[in-house]
This record gives sequence, structure tokens and C-alpha cells, in this order.
Amino acid sequence: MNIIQKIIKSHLLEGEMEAGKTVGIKIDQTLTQDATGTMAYLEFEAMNVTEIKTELSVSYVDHNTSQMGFENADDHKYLQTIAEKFGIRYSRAGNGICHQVHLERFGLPGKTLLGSDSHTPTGGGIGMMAIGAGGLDVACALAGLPFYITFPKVLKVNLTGKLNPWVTAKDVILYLLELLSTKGNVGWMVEFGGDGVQTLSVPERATITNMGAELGVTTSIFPSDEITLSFLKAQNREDGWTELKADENAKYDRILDINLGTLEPRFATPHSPGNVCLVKELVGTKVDQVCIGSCTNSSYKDLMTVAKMVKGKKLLEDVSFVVAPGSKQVFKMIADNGALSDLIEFGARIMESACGFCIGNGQAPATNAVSIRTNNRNFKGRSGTVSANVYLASPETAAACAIKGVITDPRYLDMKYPPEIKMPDKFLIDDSMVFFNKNKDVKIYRGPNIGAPPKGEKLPENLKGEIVLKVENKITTDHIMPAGIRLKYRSNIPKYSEFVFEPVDPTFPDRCLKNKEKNRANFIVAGLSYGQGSSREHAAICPAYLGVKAVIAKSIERIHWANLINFGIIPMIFENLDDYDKIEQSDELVFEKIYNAVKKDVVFVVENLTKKIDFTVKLNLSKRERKILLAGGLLNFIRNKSLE
Ligand code: MIC
Ligand code: SF4
Repeated sequence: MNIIQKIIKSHLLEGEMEAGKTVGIKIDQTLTQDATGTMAYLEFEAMNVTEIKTELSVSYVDHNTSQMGFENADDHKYLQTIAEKFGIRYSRAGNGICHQVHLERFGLPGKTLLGSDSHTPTGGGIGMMAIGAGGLDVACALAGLPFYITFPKVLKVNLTGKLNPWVTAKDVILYLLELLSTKGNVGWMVEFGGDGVQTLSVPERATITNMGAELGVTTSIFPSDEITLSFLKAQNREDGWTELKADENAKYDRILDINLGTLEPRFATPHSPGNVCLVKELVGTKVDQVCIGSCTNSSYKDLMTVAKMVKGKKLLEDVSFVVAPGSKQVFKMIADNGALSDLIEFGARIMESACGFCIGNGQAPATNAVSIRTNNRNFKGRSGTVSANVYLASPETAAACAIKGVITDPRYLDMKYPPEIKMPDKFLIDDSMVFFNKNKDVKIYRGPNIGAPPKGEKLPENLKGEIVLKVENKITTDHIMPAGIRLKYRSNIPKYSEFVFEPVDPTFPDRCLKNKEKNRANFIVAGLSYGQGSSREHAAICPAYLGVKAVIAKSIERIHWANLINFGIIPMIFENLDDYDKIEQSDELVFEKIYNAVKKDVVFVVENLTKKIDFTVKLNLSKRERKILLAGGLLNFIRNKSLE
């Protein structure tokens, strides 16, 4: 067996281990972050379960930390009290980005982790099967229910050789994105192997698995070896180490060979992590802003490298340079050893250990600016500035650009070799910002911005209504439910719903509500890879609140697919992709006997009253998904079952 099959086998609760079949696996650990966590815990409360059933669960506060108004701080208090009630660890604001802290302090090889954040696969760097999901799925895992996935096809990425100076782990994953793109990889998991693995430290491996999320695969994983053990030792956690490797004759569905020695520094260019090119192709372009940080590249090694590169230099007048250390551990270590001082002297603007600029929470670039960032997503407008051009790169490339003020390949800097940063024998360990106090009688704090999740309605016999929006390929959940300045409404569904599709068509919510008042259904038509990116279930909850009943697309990404079903929206795939061109926004559609079709059919004929044509859609649904849709969503479905 390969590593992925071994972990699934040891966690299998339901189903058969055959490609394409649904399996239910046991979840050992969960993580949430504040922007998805409030809803996840509200949903958990709605299940009326008295105890959490996981081995370890952590609630992180890292996304909404700007506190412009009372909403964020109220959410933090809710999260703190609900964590106390159930014995969930609470990592307070300032302690760092969930994925970085989880890797440092909690992740363990061979375990399963479900997180309400799409970059949860960062844990694959330490040999975990770490999967991103919507908040409701995480709430179910807390309640001890299995997590359902399609038994995956496994891609082995066979790494050989060694990275050349100035070429980094980020360039490995950017190369993979160049090869595999951000679409068409649903149902796959990636397993890394080969001699090249030994040349990569745990944080480097985690950079690669983190951005595996951009491929759209379910997760990515590295073996657990001596390097994993020494990382855990340096974190005082060697007791949790187990070896994890594929059998000699392990089988894979596809094998891809990458010789690390042949790679060069790369960029993801605007506006998709899949638009990859070599840095050397763009040298000389003026740079306005450089941001170092995010869960992809804010480890001790990343920040030390940048600090050493800029030491003794001064930032140019027309460049802004932002640094956000990934965790308190990293922040304190660079403060203690003087590297922070080198960054400040250079001209860095030091931010707290949080997501910050990555989620558009501050540091929006100027109009038409070029911003070089070390994070993982550069969707149009995500930075907070629609006209900005965001390039994603390694910390080495980003620092080179900051030093020169123009796009610079780090190999052509005056420094011949990159600074040599040794992995510490001991990291600085201080978990005092993680609270773990169980008190089931604690009073849960609920500020005025916190509301219960909306109730789903049972699927009706027939549906009739309008295509309220037709969109192109690669619509991300950032397009559907913007973050940035709207992030503070994550716990308030009626308010947040006012901003659905704001970057695409701000009149969308009004049109939906008008139909809803007249008891007419709303439908969305989309191209390929609908719902890429963030796991935010709000991209399903808020449209459901506005009366959206179905999404008809050429293809839909995994997490968003599950979120649509969880909130009672039927995901449908065009049987004939050309039909996408034959229908238009505002067309009237009829779904006759849809209830029966969802119950059992594989294909379904939709009537277009406006165009007087029919077209066929596929209902690629598992038995469980059908039952959830009929019930009007997962909360309704499990309310009918006893969980205790
Ligand atoms: C992201 O990187 O897009 C986020 C913000 O971390 C999201 C979660 C969210 O929208 O709250 C994710 O990746 O799932
Ligand atoms: Fe936070 Fe950005 Fe990582 Fe999402 S991708 S968890 S916003 S740092």
C-alpha cells in the first residue's frame, strides 16, 4: 500500500477502499479558525451534543484580528467560551496562523486532521492526512461522525536530486501548479516520495503541501522519517513520532518525476496561482509592495533567510515592505536572536502573527500596484485592490525584489549564495497563549453580531425560477463571498448575504430576494472549476439564504461541492458542456419532479421556458448526499438522527 491507503485503512469506519467509492473515515484531530469557526461551533451547538469525540481539537484566532468595530472581538469571546465549555484548545489572537501553529505544536504523523480551512493540508508536511472542509463537516467530526470522501486516486510525485541555491520549496509547488493547473484534480491525493524528500525540512515540505490546496486535490502528504523526528524533537514532541512510508511495491494511479536540481525560481502571476512563469522572464518590472508571511511561507527558516538577505541594507523610497511572522514561536525567536532588528532596520513594517494581508485584512496595495507576496492565492481583488497585480513567490525571490525595487531573480543578486539557516535543535516552546480549561458550566458569550445558522427547508417536489447569474470558468469562493472588509460579518448570515457575488455583480442579492419573495427559485450557471479556493461555507450558506436552489456548472471543486449539499443547494453538472452556451442569465427554468430525481436519478432533464429548449444535467450524488439534499441540508439530516 501507499501511505495514503495505509492511513485510510487504519481510519476506515464505512465503505470500501475502491477508487470512486465513498469512504467514511475517523477524524483524530480538528482545527477551526475564527472566520469559519464561529459558524462551525454554532452548528455544533445546534446538534445538541454534550461532548467532543476527537483526540484533540483546536480553535485558532488568526483571520479576523483587525478589530475594526466590535464584531471581531465579540467573535473571539464566543470562541473562547465555547472552547472552554467543550474542552477545545483555544489559541488566542497573536499566537499565530492556525496551520503554522498546528504544525509546530499539535500535528502528528499518521493521524487524520479535519480543518475548516482549505490550507489544512499543510499538516501533510509532518505526515498527517490533513483535509480542509466546510465548518459543518468539522462540527460533525467533533461530534464523532465519520468524514466522507471519495476514495482517492493517488498521484506519486517522485522527487530526486536537490534544489540549487536560491531555488526553494515554493518553486517546487509552483512547478507542480504549472504542470497540473488549478482545475481538473478533484478526487486525487498527492503523495511525495523519492530520495529528494530527504533534502527537504518539515517547514519546506509544509510549504509544498499547503499550496497543494491550489491544485484542488483533497490533500498532499510526505512520508514521516528521520527529518520529521528531528523536527518533533526540536518541538519537544518526539513521543508522537511514528515512521510512515510506502511499501516497496506500493501502487499509484499516476507517477510524476521531478528532479529538484532542474528547477528555477518561479512566480504565480496575476490573477491565479495556476498562472506560473519563471522569475527571470519578468526581471526589471517595477515593484511597489513586498509582503512576507502567511501560512505558506512564514516559518523560522523563511524569516531568518529574509532577515539575513536585507541585513545592513535600506529599503527604497517607493517600495513598501511588510513582514508577518507565522507564529508567536517564530516571532519570539527572531526577536531574541536579533533578526527582527535587522528587518526593522531595513524598513520592514512588522505585522502581528496572523493572516493579515493574505486575506485582504490590511496592506491593500495602491491602484495598479505590483505586489510580490509569499502567500498562496492571488485572485483578483483578494488583496483589497481590484486593479493591483499580485505575484506569488518564495521569500527569497520576494526579498530580492524588495532589495532592488524591481522584479529580481535572487540568483542574480550580489550575494552568491543564500544565507545558510540551520534548523534549530530546540524551538522556543511556550504554549501560554493556548488555553485548555474545560468548564461545562461556563456562560457562552454571544455578541449582537452572532446569529444561529439558517434553517434549511425540505426539497420541494418541483422547482421553478430564474437563472440569476451566469459566470465563467474558475469562479472562486472569494468571488462568491468576499473576505477583506466584509470578513467581520461571518457570524451574521443576513448581513453577510448582502455581499454575495459583490466583486462580480453587486445587484445579485437584490434579484435573489425579489424572486424569493415571489416563491421563485434562484439558479446559478457556471463554467469549469466553480468554487475553487477557500473552504468558506458561507459561499453556500449565504446563497442558500437568498433562495438559491441549484448550481449548474461544467465542474465544481470538492469542498464547495460538499458545502452546497450541506446547505441544501443541488450541484448539477452539464451532461453536454456545449449546453452552457445555449442558456443565458434571466432564463426561466423548470425542474419538474426534482425531488424524485434527487432521490434516485443519475441524469435529469431541465426545461428552459425562455429558450424553449431542454438540456440534461448529471446528478453525480452519493446515497448519503441524496438524503442530505432531500432533508434540506446536513443539519436537518442529522437532527433526525440521535448522535449521543
Ligand atoms: C483563505 O485562505 O482563503 C482562507 C481565508 O483561509 C479560507 C477560509 C475562510 O474563508 O475563512 C480557506 O482557505 O479556507
Ligand atoms: Fe490565513 Fe492566508 Fe493561510 Fe488562509 S491562506 S489560512 S488567509 S494565511
